[in-house]
Amino acid sequence: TSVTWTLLLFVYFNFSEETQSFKNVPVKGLEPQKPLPKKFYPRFTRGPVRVPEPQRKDSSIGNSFGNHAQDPVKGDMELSPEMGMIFNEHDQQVRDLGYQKHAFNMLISNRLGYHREVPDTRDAKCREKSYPSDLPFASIIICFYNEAFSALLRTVHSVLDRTPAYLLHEIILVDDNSELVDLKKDLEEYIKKNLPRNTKLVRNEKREGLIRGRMIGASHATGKVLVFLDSHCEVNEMWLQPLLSPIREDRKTVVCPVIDIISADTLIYSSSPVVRGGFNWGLHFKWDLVPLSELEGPEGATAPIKSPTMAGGLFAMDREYFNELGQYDSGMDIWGGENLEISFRIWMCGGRLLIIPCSRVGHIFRKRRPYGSPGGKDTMAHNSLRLAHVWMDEYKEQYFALRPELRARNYGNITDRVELRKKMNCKSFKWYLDNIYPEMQISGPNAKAQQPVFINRGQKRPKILRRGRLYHLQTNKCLVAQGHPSQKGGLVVVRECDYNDQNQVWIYNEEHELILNNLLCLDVSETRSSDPPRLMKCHGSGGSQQWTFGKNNRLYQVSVGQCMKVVDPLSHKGYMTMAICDGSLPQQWHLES
Ligand code: LR7
Ligand code: MN
Repeated sequence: TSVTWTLLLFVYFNFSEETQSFKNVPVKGLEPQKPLPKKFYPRFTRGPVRVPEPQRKDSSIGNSFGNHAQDPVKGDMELSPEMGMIFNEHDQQVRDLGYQKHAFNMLISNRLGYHREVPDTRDAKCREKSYPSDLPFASIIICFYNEAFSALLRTVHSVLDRTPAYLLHEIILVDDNSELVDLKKDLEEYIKKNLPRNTKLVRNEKREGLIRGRMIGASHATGKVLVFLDSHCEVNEMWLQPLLSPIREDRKTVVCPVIDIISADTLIYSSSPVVRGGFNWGLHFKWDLVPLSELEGPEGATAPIKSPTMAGGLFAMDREYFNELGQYDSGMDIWGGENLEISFRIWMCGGRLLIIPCSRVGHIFRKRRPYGSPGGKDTMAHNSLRLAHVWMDEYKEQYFALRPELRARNYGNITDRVELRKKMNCKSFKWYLDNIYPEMQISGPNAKAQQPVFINRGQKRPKILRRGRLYHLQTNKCLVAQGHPSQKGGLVVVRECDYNDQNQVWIYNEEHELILNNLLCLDVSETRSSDPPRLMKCHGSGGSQQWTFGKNNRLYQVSVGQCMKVVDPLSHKGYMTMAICDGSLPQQWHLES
């Protein structure tokens, strides 16, 4: 799992950097959002809801998901990869719109409903820990923009379901001027009908972005501790107490949970290894392995870990300390950079930042950000510039060496932030690098002698489950590449089987990938699910390259929710397409083992 995880994050960050760079180009899905028709969200009008309506009403789901549908309240930790199965046009629309508007599988999210159990991913020793009974009360702040209703509600309910009521001072939802009409009307109604009175909804008159959005949320909060969450999270067992405890000990300690992975394609919740936050000179957040020196000690794997930076979305902090420390930089827009800014500020101005291994919260990791910013502005660059000019002293040159075009760019007025830094008597960025992030490599003007730190995660290959020809039962032909099997983007077709041809041999591994002749992976387009399957470089992050063999010899594609079939079994062309799984002959496959 750690390899998958590494790859996931790798893909995630590569994609998120990519999204930033094509900010100014109009890209489908990044355009201003139009409201989604109501029918795409689970209904909740009949009293308190444990389960979204569609799951109960659609008998076809009940048939093929057995226990899932009969007892969806309980959820299913071993969520089936076939949970996204498409049965009709409506399912297809929910799935496609979900990917377009939210960049994750909304069909599965809706089917899961607002409550589910998640696997307890904590180290076993965490279960033996006890916490003081006089912990400070928490205000949970969730800022959202055009979030999928079911994902937002699952975030809220996971908090309600897994937090002792006496610690939960309030939940503050900040609607950052979402354009999805449902979200506005239905949320208000849902809160009134189904949520406890200490759930508050704050509406931004105009889009502020997540940074000012969180500040607005915090200004309404009255609890002792602020806890920030993204709007597509699920908190795990006993998540809050381990966060509150170190803040009770020392109000200048800021804490983050370990962020578990919720797959954007399957919604499966899986454990993350304990890593800590770093960054690169492009001012992008990254994960680093924890140095051994940090892991030694009597508490072992459960001890808090000092972290140079935080990912940004999930953390807890004393409310008064948040204010003293200057909240956030209100000149930062929409998305990006605030996570490094607050991290540097915490360390340089006398606080500390810890990751708490016994607190776990899942987050849906998506491959792209589904929304743009007003005017298509590259807010990550704007925000990073502000942070570089306020906090990084001479080391901002490291950033400009990589982004020379930003040197002359206007970043607004930073006088207040510079003054704040002076007033609080904060240490230099050099101090931060020397003491908090000594692993950081420095070249060029600010270079110093440094021991390189090698991080070797050990690239483990997924275990092979089967290896052989992939037969189409009806035609008795084999699945092969239409052109050369090493050609990226090439289509697959069925042809006469040839037992001496390595180019007909598929590997099926534990990651559910299908790899032809050990070269490329069978893949589908995530956004255009009507495109035929093709061969692509294996990306190792599941979804579009994840296939399962199921009932009726079907070959099921996880992110598309459909089965592979031969378009016209009588034609010699042997073309493939994805279609609703119906168990018919053109959809039947057998993989040799
Ligand atoms: O204009 C906006 N207004 C908002 O309210 C844009 C976004 N938002 C909300 C949005 O609905 C979501 O709840 O802000 C939250 C974060 O936005 P995402 O989920 O699109 O961001 P992300 O998860 O891709 O980005 C990570 O980095 C961001 C930098 O600005 C924020 O700090 C996010 O909180 C942060 N997420 C995490 O740290 C979760 C773990 C990811 C990792 C690693
Ligand atoms: Mn997020």
